This record gives sequence, C-alpha cells and structure tokens, in this order.
Amino acid sequence: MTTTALPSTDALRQRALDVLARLDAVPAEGRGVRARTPVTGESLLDLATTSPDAADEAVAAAHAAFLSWRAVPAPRRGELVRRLGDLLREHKADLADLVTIEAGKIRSEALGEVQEMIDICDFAVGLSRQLYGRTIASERPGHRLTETWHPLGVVGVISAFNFPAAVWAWNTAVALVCGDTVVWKPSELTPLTALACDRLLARAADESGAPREVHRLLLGDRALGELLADDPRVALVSATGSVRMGRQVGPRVAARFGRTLLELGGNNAAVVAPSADLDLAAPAIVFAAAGTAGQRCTTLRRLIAHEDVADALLDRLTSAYGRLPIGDPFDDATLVGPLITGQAHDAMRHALGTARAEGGKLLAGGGRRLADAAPAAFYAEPAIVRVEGQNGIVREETFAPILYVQTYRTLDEAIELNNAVPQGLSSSVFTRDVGEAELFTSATGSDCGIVNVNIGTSGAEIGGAFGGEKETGGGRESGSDAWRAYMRRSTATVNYSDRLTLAQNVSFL
Ligand code: UN1
Repeated sequence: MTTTALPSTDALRQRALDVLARLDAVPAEGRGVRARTPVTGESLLDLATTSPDAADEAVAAAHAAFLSWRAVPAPRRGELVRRLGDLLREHKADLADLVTIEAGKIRSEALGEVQEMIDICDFAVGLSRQLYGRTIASERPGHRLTETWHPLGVVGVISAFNFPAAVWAWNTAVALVCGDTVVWKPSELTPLTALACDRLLARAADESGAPREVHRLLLGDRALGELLADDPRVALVSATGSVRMGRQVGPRVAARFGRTLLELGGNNAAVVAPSADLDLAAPAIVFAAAGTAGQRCTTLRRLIAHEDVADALLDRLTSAYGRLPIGDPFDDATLVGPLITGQAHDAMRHALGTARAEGGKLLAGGGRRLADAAPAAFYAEPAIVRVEGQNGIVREETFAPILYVQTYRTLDEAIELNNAVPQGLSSSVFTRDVGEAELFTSATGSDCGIVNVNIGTSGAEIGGAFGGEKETGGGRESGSDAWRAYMRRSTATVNYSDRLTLAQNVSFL
C-alpha cells in the first residue's frame, strides 16, 4: 500500500472558505458546532449551535410554509427542484470540495456524491408530473372510487456524516415535489456541507419564486434530532445512521403516531460462486469493501467465497489491497482517504482485536498510516480477516474497512450465511450460472432490500428504492415509488347517482 502526502489544515480551511464565499454561504463564527476535517484531523471553524427556541421556530416556519406549499401544483413545485439541480451542476466541484474536506471522500467519490444529488433532482422533477393515484372499481352503481396522494407535512431529515449531501438531496428533492417542507438536522461532523446545500436551495427558492421556508437547517447535536422526533408538527422523520440512533428515534416518533423512514446499519455480504469471473469480481469487491474507507452503509463487510475459488480470489484481493494508495483524498491517485474520527479508528482496532481473539486471521492491512504527518488524522489500511463462522464481531457493523472472509460449499449454505445477521441492507452474488443468480434474487434467496448480481454491494443508482430490512429499519428512499412515504393517501368514494346504496348490500331505513 502506498501513502500520499497531506495538505495543511490552513490550506483546507482556505479552500473551504473560498467555496463558501462562492456560494455566498460563509457562516458567522459562533460556539457549539466545530467544523473539522478528517484529512488532518484538525478544526476549521467554530459555528453557532441552533438553540432549542430557534429550532422550534424553524419547525413552526416550515409548518406554516407547508400550508401554502401543499396547494402549489406539483409540476410547479418541480420548478424549485429543477433550479436546485441546475445550481448543483454549476457548483458540482465546489460542493465536492466540501464533501472531501469534511467527510474525507476521495475526489471521484465526492463528485459522485454530488452527481447522485443531480440525478435525484432530475428524477424528482419528472416525478412532479407523475404522482399517480388509482381509480378503483366501485361495487356500487353510480359511484366512483379513487385514491389520491396528498402532501404530508413537515419532513424532519436526520443525516449522517458519510453521505453529508446526497442523503439530504434524496429526501429533500422528493419531499419538495410531494408538497412537503423540510427541516434538516445534518451530522455535527459535516456542518459546512450542510450550510452550502441549504444556501443553494435558498437560492433556488428565490429564483423559482418558492418560499424560503420550505427548508430550514438545524446545526447541533442529537438533542435537535430528538426535538424533531418529539414534535407533532413533524409528520415524517427520515433518519439515516446507526441502529442505535434508530432505536432511539423510532419509538419516540411512534409514541406520537408519527411516521418514520429509517435507513440504519448494513452488514452486507457478497457470495462468490465457483463460476464467477474473478477478473470482474475482484475489483468490484475491492471498491465495495475498501472504497469510501469502508464508511458506506452499503460497504461490503462479509465475503462468502466458494471453497474452490476462495484461495485464487484471496490472492487477487490481498495483492490489490497491498497496492491501495492511502492518503490525501484530494490527490487523484488516492483510493482510500481517512476515517472520520479517532473513535472510528478505535472501533476498527477493537473489531480487529476481537476478530483475532475469536480465531480470525488477519490476511491484509489493519495498520495505521500517516500518524507522524498528521497525528490527529486516522488513515487506516483496509483489512481482510479470514474467519470461521460468523458469531461475535462479524455480526456487527463496524464503520471501517474490514472485510471478513469465510467459505461455503453449497449455495443454500451461502444464502443462509448471507441472511444470518441482524441487518438486511445490501447483498451480491458473483456467478455466471443463471440459476444461481435467480435463486439468490428470489423469495428464498437474499433477505436484503438490495440484491445485486455481478456487481458489488455499494453504489446503488438513485432510480431504485434504497433501503433494507430487519435492523436496517425497513424504510425506502430515493427512486421507484419511495415517494409514497412522503405523501398521505386519500381514498375518496363519490356517489354521483341520486340513490343511496350501502356497501356490502347492507339495508338500513
Ligand atoms: C449510505 O451509505 O448511507 O449505494 C448511502 C450507495 C450510495 C448511497 C449510500 N448510493 O452506496
């Protein structure tokens, strides 16, 4: 593994300030939220926390805006999102800079994240003319039965550091065309990216004639998320993060019969069958497991290789891991940037230690890089660990680049292993056998929300519904008909005859 040199914190701060200036989003200094960069591990700026009173006012403003926004025709609401998409195209490199500075993503992945935002805007604009309901055959003469989708209310979006902009865009672009307004509580670790997104949306609102209050931003810690969870004016809480966070948010929102859309942890596996094309599988596995420094909810964490191909595959993987360039995410040659914090690095070390104590064997990586150049930054070598069985640490999602490898003999056994963890987000099979591919994607195959054939577990397109089962939370965001979670269904029966006919042949009077 090679290592690339790092830029200075001053240079990164200046780069962030230049971007914010171009976006007219330079924040006032304040206290409570510290913008920092995992690239050097040092702080960039201190910003003000949103006070509980200001957060309450933000929800009130978003709720008041909802009452008028819901009456704007959906295709006109789409104009706002179209404009947002234009601005994102214009400032793609700017926003990607902030994503790299605050989340540590390599350039290509940061640009990909902004592309994902542009894609969902395009999707949502089209959707603004396709919020289709149904006409249902009524059992009564002279009656019409229809189902219409109406705007829902204020959507509280809680997002994580690892997709500091795209997850907001999935929720916000769709919520806005659905006639909802949004209050966003981003991760405390990525406030500058959030300010930039908020500012671009405010500009899009001004330029398209929409009220600015369709979107409000809250900066601060989890107390603000709790406020959204408890506030009855927030109709839907869409939360992305850990299972621990979901266990707190879910019941609080349910206690007031609010809606949730939960996008929680993944513990994603790839099955590599004997017929797999290893030239295709190996790079797909390396991207899915080591890309984004293992910090995607869709990151590949478990490899289930057939015993006939495991050694050949592991040779390729360990040799690719040995060559991974680690370091400055702004350097085009780098493929692995930093972990987000020292805590993330502690979690990785702890998981590797536990795996070894449980009988696992480290096959590659696991060390720390650049500790001398940047003692406060945490660059980790992506690790491969051979394990026997998947009890203990293998069942947990450690948000770091660790790939646990095990072998199988029959596909049924592989499917059982794929499904035998508490999480259910993404999964893959690498095979050239169509029967195996079909079985893996069938009702008796993978139990995950995302099931891929001959591609890795991460990097979903926005057109499909994104989310997973079991402890992943069950929510679906982004494409397909995920928009329905952001609307309320109204079933209307209209009697256009001059007779009263009761359903189920009931006679009365
Ligand atoms: C996440 O990690 O929270 O499928 C979202 C992917 C991306 C989204 C990941 N499109 O990897």
